[in-house]
Amino acid sequence: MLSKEDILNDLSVISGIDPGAGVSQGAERALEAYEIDNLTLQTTSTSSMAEQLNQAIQNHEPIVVTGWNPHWKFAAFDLKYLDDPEEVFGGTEEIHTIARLGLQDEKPEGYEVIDNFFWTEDDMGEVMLEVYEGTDPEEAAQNWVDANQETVDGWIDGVNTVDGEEFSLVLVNWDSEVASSNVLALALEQIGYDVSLTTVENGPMWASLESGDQDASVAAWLPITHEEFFDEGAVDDLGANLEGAPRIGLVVPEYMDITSIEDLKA
Ligand code: PBE
Repeated sequence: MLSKEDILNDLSVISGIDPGAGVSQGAERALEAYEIDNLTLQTTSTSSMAEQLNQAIQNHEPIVVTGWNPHWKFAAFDLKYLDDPEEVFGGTEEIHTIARLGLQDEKPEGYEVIDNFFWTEDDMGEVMLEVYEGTDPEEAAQNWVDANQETVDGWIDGVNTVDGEEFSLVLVNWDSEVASSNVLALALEQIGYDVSLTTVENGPMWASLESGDQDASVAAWLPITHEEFFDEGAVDDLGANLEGAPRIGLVVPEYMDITSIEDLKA
């Protein structure tokens, strides 16, 4: 185990992901709320955070990452969330499907499918882990669909087919959302849509739905994570596509002998 003293001696950053992520904003709020002046948030990207985590664990060094569930890292490594007594990161979240206003009238078939889209943490985990192990996201999504066609049928059965109409999904490059967006794209293709996936930053994702540039997204984390991006009335909230499991916070390897965000304060 690494003692609190060793940890505080070695550690100077929280290894973050993209600056626009809700969990990045949560980490900034945590540094302030817990008066932690000895660490700064280093924002990079999801893949870089994962690489740093992997390296630190191989070297048995201290590391704090901005983490979330569902995520493959919990299957790959022994990790724990630090307690958050100030509740800076909120509690259990839901992942919502969000559409541009007017989509329901203009593309009712696609709207019905995205509204039906709902799966579990285990489902998402299967796709995510395969991508982590090196499979291309489209292929991992196809493998999941092939093995779970009855779940997909639950989203598309009874929905009229279309003839090559375009449908645009927008996402941020987070592993969880890469998995869900690729799977939903295949379901929409099964009823005849020509689906585009566009990857942007979090703020622009919400803006592209508000402006109507994009049709929908399955990457909205509510109520806390994306609270400041979510303008009720400016987008159509279709409710949860995954619930019960989503959570964000500060995550560390089990071998670090600390339990709370408070322990990061020197
Ligand atoms: N995440 C994954 C996102 C939402 C999905 C937790 C990194 C965020 O923090 O905004």
